[in-house]
Amino acid sequence: MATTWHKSTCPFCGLGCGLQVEVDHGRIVKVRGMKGHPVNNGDICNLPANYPPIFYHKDRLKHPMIRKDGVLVPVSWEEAISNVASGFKKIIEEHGPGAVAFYGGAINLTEEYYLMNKLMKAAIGTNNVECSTRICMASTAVGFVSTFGADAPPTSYADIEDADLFLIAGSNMAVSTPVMFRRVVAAAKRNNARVIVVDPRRTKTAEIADIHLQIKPGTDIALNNSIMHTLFKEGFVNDERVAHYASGLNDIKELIEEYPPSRGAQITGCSEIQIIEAAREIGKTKAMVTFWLQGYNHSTQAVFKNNSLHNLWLLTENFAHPGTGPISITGECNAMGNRWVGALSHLLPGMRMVTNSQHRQEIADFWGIPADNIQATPGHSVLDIIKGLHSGKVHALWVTTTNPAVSLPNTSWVKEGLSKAELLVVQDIYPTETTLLGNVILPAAQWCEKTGTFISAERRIELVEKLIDPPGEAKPDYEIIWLIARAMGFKKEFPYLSSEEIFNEYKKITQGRICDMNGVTYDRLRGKIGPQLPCPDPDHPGTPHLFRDFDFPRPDGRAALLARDYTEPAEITDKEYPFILITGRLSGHFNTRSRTGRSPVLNSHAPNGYVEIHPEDSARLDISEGNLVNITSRRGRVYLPAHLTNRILSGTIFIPWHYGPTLGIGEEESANLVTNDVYDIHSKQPEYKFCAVNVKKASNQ
Ligand SMILES: Nc1nc2c(c(=O)[nH]1)N[C@H]1C(S)=C(S)[C@@H](COP(=O)(O)OP(=O)(O)OC[C@H]3O[C@@H](n4cnc5c(=O)[nH]c(N)nc54)[C@H](O)[C@@H]3O)O[C@H]1N2
Ligand SMILES: Nc1nc2c(c(=O)[nH]1)N[C@H]1C(S)=C(S)[C@@H](COP(=O)(O)OP(=O)(O)OC[C@H]3O[C@@H](n4cnc5c(=O)[nH]c(N)nc54)[C@H](O)[C@@H]3O)O[C@H]1N2
Ligand code: SF4
Ligand SMILES: [Mo]
Repeated sequence: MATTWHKSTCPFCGLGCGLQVEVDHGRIVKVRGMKGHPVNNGDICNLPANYPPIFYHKDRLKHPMIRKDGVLVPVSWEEAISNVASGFKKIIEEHGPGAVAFYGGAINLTEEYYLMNKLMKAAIGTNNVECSTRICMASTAVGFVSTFGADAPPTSYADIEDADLFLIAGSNMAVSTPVMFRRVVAAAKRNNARVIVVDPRRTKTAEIADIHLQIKPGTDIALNNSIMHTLFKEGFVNDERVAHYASGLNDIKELIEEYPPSRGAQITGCSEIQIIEAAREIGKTKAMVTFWLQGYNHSTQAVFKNNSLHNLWLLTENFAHPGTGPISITGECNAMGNRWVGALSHLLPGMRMVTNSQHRQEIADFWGIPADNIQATPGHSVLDIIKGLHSGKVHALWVTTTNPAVSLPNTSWVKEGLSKAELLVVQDIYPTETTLLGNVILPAAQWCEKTGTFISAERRIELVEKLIDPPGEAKPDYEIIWLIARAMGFKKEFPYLSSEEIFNEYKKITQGRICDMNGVTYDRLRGKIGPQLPCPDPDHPGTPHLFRDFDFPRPDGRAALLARDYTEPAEITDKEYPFILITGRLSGHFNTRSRTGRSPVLNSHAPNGYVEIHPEDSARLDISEGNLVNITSRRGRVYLPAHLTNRILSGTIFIPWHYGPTLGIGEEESANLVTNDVYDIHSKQPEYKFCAVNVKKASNQ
């Protein structure tokens, strides 16, 4: 039998590259970029290109397991499901619905989070539903809502080809979204466009910059305010035209008086001239695209950073014509779909909020339940779930598709919290640092082993189809969810036999909203390129841009210029902890490595962690290349070999955060052992990119 090729969509970052997957005798043998796909036109990065071994590694979880006398033993699905269902029911009876919580990943299908919401927020009656998008995109989402009224990225990647200036702030897109980076590099060359990069490290992305603003970590708002100061003082802002579509001009004018470039320079460490030059580029441009990600979002100032970046394109009229607007780089493949289906504890399906009584009524009517069944207050955010496990407020946690024992900040505290759970259910495809702590382990089917939808950062909906059978007894997450729901007594509410039935139910409540997908069916998506939402009816071609008529969904129809003051990060350096720690990503690994650590090619790029130290600092501390170094914070210790580089600023160190101990790595290589479990109060997103640490050469060298 000849091999067959099938269309799919990438299961790593949120760019949404179209892929072709080759199947040979029921096995996946090759993955390549899809030619003609509007996102990547045949291009692909190293992550999906090296996926095949990730399906077949010997470690795959194949059978449900229950911990008995401290040891995980294989059990039947019937036993596992009934154990979970009765465990949840008992805890709910004893402590109320608020004592259970769900935390999943943004790799989950939209359909899976729809079911989870229905089970937790309607059937059980708790809003404790969280998603890794909380620690990834929550600040982007709140930034969009506050600046222009909806969590909806308004721009298309196609704008890249028309831009004459790229402002890349707080993203190392050369590593994190390489296909997008290559589009930017090609467009910059063709259009003779300028590139400004804002990053405290001289990254691979910063190498292409005409202006690299190597700011001190955490100082973006001061920089943006000083850029705005120059834009006003040098006459780049047309008050009348801007006021037509944006409110808040006077507040901004007042704010920027406090931020002459001299003050911006003093706070950021960049020169005044460089700040003014960057402002002039932004003022002069006719077509600027802005990009940002975790250098912004992983901060206690995250939402305000987002607002201050949006101020720049609003003030310079870089919106609603080709080559302009904010392009929201997105972490995981279905972060957008999951935000829209309500995967966070303050949301309801179809871009609705739990605090809005009309929204609660609409969803309750749709589900045929009294509106009072849906709690009117947000559930716990993920860090508050961990706090709840510590304090005894939360007794049971169901984790799928995420590995919090490595990815949440302050690992020891997180693991201690997880260990306190009376019932910890973990659903993954591989053993992880989190499954090690679980009472019940459920083996999941992964990408290409189940069918459902992803929505990308340009709102493009795509079908990812089942092409092969999952190994052993592994099941799709949606099936596991409906089996547990039925076993809890919700048979009538969870009658589904396929993910398509779930999709067809969910899409009805997107009607008339920005996420409207009533024109989409699995048939329309199968083997084809999906449309950008909204797509309200079958003949609709999809919507490349939003708010093109400056029709922002805010009370006065205008976007909001928001005056945001610079404040310091939560934990600043002192004598005891004199260094700033930044954490971030490498090209060979994805997040906690559960998948990429099992691809020999990818793992060989960076099999171990390390710490980057500036040569001036290492000289002072008598540290040479390769020396083992102790990095301590108020929360813990990491022990890593030193890599000396002048790509970072003196006084800062950088650790790639991917490493946890399950794949044969030492216990003390996880950056999150030292990071700070504090979050932005507006988005509840942790400050992974800034904490105070001490650095010392390990004593035995
Ligand atoms: N290869 C690979 N690709 C990935 C991932 C992966 O793990 N590996 N993960 C995916 C996911 S989930 C995400 S969210 C994205 C993340 O993608 P990115 O946000 O691009 O990646 P990071 O390396 O986390 O952080 C980006 C940059 O922020 C800088 N930074 C730190 N502090 C500050 C600051 O205060 N201000 C500014 N302006 N910059 C700062 C860091 O130096 C770093 O270079 O990548 C996605 N793509
Ligand atoms: N210090 C520091 N910490 C960080 C960050 C940082 O920059 N610095 N970045 C943060 C960010 S942006 C993010 S997004 C998070 C990511 O943190 P996590 O969500 O914990 O990271 P992943 O490794 O992507 O976890 C996904 C898990 O799902 C499993 N999996 C894959 N497919 C399936 C499936 O279909 N079903 C099931 N059930 N399981 C599946 C994988 O094996 C893996 O264990 O980490 C955050 N943590
Ligand atoms: S850039 Fe992102 S979506 Fe594209 S192939 Fe790489 S990981 Fe996948
Ligand atoms: Mo992320």
